[in-house]
Amino acid sequence: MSKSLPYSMKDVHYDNAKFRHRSLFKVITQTLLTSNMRRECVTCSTGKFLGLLMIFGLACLMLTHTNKAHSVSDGLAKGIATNEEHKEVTDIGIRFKKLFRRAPRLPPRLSPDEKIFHHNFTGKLNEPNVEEQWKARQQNVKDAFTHAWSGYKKFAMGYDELMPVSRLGVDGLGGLGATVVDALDTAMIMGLDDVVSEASSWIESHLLDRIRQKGQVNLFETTIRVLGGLLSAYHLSGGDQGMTLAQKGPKPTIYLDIAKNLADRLLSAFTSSPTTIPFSDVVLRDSSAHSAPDGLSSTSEVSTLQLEFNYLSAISGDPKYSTEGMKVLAHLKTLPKTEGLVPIYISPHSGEFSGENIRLGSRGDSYYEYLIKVWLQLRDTQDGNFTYLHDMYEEAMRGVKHMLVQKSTPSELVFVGELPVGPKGYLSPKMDHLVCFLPGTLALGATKGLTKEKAMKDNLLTFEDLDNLKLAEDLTKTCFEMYSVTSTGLAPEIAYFHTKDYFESGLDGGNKSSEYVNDIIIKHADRHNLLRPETVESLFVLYRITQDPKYREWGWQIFESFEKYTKVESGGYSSLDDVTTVPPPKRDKMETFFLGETLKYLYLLFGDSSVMPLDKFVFNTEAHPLPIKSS
Ligand code: DMJ
Repeated sequence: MSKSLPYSMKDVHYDNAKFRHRSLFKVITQTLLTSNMRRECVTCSTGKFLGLLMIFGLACLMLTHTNKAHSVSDGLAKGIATNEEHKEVTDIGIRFKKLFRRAPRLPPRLSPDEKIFHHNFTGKLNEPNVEEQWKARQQNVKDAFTHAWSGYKKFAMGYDELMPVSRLGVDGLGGLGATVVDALDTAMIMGLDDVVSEASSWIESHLLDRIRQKGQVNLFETTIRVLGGLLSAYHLSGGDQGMTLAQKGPKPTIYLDIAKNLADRLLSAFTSSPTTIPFSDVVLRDSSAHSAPDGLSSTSEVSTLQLEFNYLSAISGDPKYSTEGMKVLAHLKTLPKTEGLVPIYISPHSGEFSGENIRLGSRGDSYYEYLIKVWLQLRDTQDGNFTYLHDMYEEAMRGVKHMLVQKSTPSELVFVGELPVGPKGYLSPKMDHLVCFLPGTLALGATKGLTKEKAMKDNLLTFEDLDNLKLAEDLTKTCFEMYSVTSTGLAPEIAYFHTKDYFESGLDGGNKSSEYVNDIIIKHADRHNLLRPETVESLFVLYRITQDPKYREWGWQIFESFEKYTKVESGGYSSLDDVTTVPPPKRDKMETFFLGETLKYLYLLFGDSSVMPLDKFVFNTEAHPLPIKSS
C-alpha cells in the first residue's frame, strides 16, 4: 500500500483567499456584461454596440500584460493570495473565462454576532433568538447531567461507576468513588449546587479513608480522573485565588490535602522504577508500585500525568511532583522516533520503547495531546525552557500528516490510520473513536486557544498552524460522520475506512441516507459505544476557535442521539453494545467520563464562549480544567 499521504498545502483553503478585490475594470465590464448585455442586447443601439466594442478592445490590451496580484491586508493571507493569483494571470484563456464569470462576492461586513448566522449555519434555529435557544439546549445538557447523577446517587453512590440497567454500583477503577470526583467540577461549572454539595461532602468524609485503604490502581487513570478532578475542584472553589463557582462544599484546602496524599502514594510508581519511566500500577495502601504483567507501560499513560503533577507542585509549593513527571518527558525527548511518532509501549525497566505499533488511538493518543498542552501550561513560567515540547509536537504532527493521514473512497473523508507493524509496514485504515481528540488538539496547538479570527488579525499563525487547523476541521467532520453513518446516530468504538487498497462489503453503519455510508466500515466487534467524549471535545474546541456554528449543530445532533438511545428511565445513561441496530442493546455501564467529559464539553459547547477560555485554562485529558499560570 502506498504510504504517500498528500495532506499538504494544496488541500488548504484559506478563508481570506476566497475574497479578492475586484479591479475597476472588472467591475465595469462585469456590470455591463451581466446586467446590460443580458437585458438589453437584443435592442442595443449602434452607439452601445460601439461602446461595447471599445471595452472589448481595452480588455484585449490589458490581457496581454501581466497583472500583479492584489494585496490582501493580512500578512499571512497576503502571501497565499499572491501565489494563487500569480498562477491565475499567466493563462490568457483562463482570463477570458474570468471576465465572463460572475463577480466574486466581497466579504460580508458583519458584526461578530451576525457572522455566526451567516457562516455555514445549517439553519435549525431562528436567528433573533438563537442565543436564547442555545441556552435552552444547554439546559437540556444540564438536565441530562442531573439525570445521570441521580441514577448514580440512588444506586451506586461511592462506587466507581453505575450499572444503570442493573441499578448497581461497580468498582472498575480501584474503588475511589471515581464518578463522584470526575463529576464534581462539571457540577460546579453547571452551577448545580446540590450536586456539588453531595459530591463534595462524600469526598470530604470518605475519599481519604479510601485512599489509605485501597489496593491496586492504575497510575494514569487515577491521575487523570481522581487527582485531576480534585485539582480542578480546588481551583473552581476558590483555591489559589481561583474562581468561586461552587457556593457549597468544603474549603478548597480539603481538595488540596487529599490531592497531595493521593499524589504522594502515586509517586511510588516513579521512585520504585529503575528508570525515569514510571510503573503502570500502584498499591495505594502501602505506597508500592509494580509494572503490568507484561512488564510494559503504555506510552500515552506515562506521558499523561504532567499537567496534573505540575499544577499540584505549583499550588502546594512542593516541586517533587513536577520534577518526577517532567523527567519522563525529558527522557522521551531523547528516544528515537519515526518523524516524531512513537510506539505505543515503553519499558520502565529499560526506558526504551517496546514494539513498533504506532497509532493515535488507545495507548498512543494523549502522548501527543500532552506535548502541546504541557507546553501551553509552562511556556510563560520561569521554571525552564520547554520549547522542546513544542518542537516534539510539531514534528509529530508533521509525521501524522506524512505517515498516517489518508482519504477514504468514494467520498474523501480525511482519516488517521495506524501502522501496526511499524513505519516500514502497511497503513491500516483503522481509526479508534479515541483519535477524535486530535482535531481539538490540532486546533488548540494552532491558535494557542485564541479564536482563529484574533490569531489571524494579530498575525500569529504560521503556514503550518493553518495547515494543522485545516486538518483539524477535516478530521472533526470525519469524527462527526462516524456518528451520522449509524442507525442510532452514535459512533462505534472503532471505524475502518474504504480506500483504494482496502475494501470490505456488508459492514456499513446502517444509515443508508448518509452520504458517507459507503466510506465507513464498522466491524461487528467494534460496534459498541462507551459514551466517550472525544468527538464532542473536538466540537467544543473547534467551535471556540473557528466560531463556526455548525460544530454546535453537530454537537446537538449527537446529544439528541445520546438522549434517545442511552438514557435509562430509572436514572443514568448506559453504554451500548451495537450502534448499528435500533433499538441498540445496552451494555449496562455508565463510564465516569460521561459526567466528567462528555456532558461538560456539550454544556460548554452550547454556552457562552467566555466561560473557561482556552487561552487561560488547559483541560487535562479527562476534561478537568486547570488554570494556566503566568509565573
Ligand atoms: C478518558 O479517560 C480520557 O479522555 C482518556 O484520555 C481517554 N479515554 C477516556 C475517554 O474516552
